[in-house]
Amino acid sequence: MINPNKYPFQAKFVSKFVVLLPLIAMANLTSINAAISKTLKPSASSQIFNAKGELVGTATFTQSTSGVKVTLQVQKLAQGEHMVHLHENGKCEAPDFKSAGNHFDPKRSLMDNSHDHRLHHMHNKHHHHTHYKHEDMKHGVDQHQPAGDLPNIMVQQDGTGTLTATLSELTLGTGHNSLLKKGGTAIVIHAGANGKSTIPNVDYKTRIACGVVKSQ
Ligand SMILES: [Cu+2]
Repeated sequence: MINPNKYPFQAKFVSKFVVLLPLIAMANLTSINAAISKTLKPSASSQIFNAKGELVGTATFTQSTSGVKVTLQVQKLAQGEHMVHLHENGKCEAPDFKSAGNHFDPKRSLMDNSHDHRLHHMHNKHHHHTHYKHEDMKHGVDQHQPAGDLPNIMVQQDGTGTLTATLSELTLGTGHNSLLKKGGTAIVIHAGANGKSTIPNVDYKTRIACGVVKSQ
């Protein structure tokens, strides 16, 4: 140790510096890490629950230059093909998960708000692909797929399944097309796909599981 009587100035200086240095370094690292996760590679995740409140899936979302990469893993689901979509509200209220709202479709909501309030109203009441097609014909567009629609997931006999896809029109950043927009979004799994249900006596469009997308 330095003798403070022999080197009074240096000892004071050194001890102050030694105490402050790690604090400064830690503060810098923390802010650098936050900056990296927020600006360079934002990510989000979702825990997906069924109507009974059981965890049936996990989704992770990462920002890439081509959009938002989604990785979905599910378990305890009925074997077969299931529709999966991002829905427009970050709210999952069992058992019907209607609280999640329509398909997340930022372009469509902009169109509806500017052109036709009556159509927007109809969208709030219905949740089918045929409706979107029908409305699109009125808008003079042949087909329109909501930006938050994922490919169907194939669930195996053991109840598990995985899916990876990129949502090219969406982001995890700011703005109306962000999965982390005000009010949030939710990932919803349906009972079936292509008019076929995986559960007897349950309509294929029925929402069987839901997870709120949360920033990481
Ligand atoms: Cu859906």
